[in-house]
Amino acid sequence: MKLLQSVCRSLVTCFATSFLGLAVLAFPAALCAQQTWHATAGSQSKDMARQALAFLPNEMWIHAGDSITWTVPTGEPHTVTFLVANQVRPDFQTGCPGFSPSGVSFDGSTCVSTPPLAQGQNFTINFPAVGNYKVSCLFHPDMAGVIHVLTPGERLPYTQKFYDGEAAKQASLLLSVRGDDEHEGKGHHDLDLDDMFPANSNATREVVTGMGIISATGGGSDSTSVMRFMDPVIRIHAGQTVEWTNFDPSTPHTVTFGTEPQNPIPPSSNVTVDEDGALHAIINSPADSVHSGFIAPAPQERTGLPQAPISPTRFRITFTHAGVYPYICVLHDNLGMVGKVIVQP
Ligand SMILES: [Cu+2]
Repeated sequence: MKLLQSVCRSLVTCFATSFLGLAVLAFPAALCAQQTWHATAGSQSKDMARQALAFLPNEMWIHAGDSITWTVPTGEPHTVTFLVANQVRPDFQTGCPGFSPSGVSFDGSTCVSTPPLAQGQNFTINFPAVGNYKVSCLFHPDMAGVIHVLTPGERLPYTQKFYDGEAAKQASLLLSVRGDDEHEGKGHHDLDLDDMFPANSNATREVVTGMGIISATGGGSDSTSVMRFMDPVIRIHAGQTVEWTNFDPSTPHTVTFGTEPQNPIPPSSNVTVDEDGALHAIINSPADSVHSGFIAPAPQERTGLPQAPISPTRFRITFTHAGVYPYICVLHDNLGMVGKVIVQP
């Protein structure tokens, strides 16, 4: 195969540079129809806090018959999914429904999806038919791209080397996005508690819970999520309330004390809803279990569809007793998204 690929590459050079092209015109096109391209799904910072939720690159031009192998290099999982026209977007557990084996072909007529891919896994899809195909990730709604499949013999605009460079550039751009300087878990959590929030204060302490951005190229949407509680250690007095607010436009998080629930989506039964729509629970002891469920932004609006309802982006807990209360985001604790509330008398 390597030999064929290099023949294909040199064919292009030949056409461009010499009359020898006439001689190789007779070379059967099918021989050149088997190139395998490489791309990645996702990229991350060293501490895994920043996740680029993007196909890198998110736009490629290939020939019918070529394949693409996607590799996932991140602690955050992804799928590589090709839905068919007008298909309702399924969740990552449902898939097409179902998932395909690596090496599957996608020609636009039948949905193809990888199962959730963990760090280090890869997956190859073959593209036998000319067309422009949207690629998406069933975990991340603002992660999309396009594969342009051209007729064999058409000149391709870019090489693998170009795509490698483009992917690296795009990843570094996405991962350099600033959330907030003081944030990301090494910030101002040692504010003078009693100056700002004296024991008799009713003020609610806010913990920014993730932040992110959505961006785009000509191929589709990319997003970056900072998977952190921005003030991971917070000190309050008994009787005070902490409020966690999701600042990410795309990614849900949870605030979970005690036992992890089977289903992470709904809140635990001891969570109530305040009049302003925020979720609220009371914790009396470090042995209590409380789970926020997904605190998530409402999806982006699309003309012609019913507007999305307001979704809970705030979760409050009132702590009645002194103690140390560790907690996690059940979706992203593997990336280091954990925190602690220290309640003083
Ligand atoms: Cu999270």
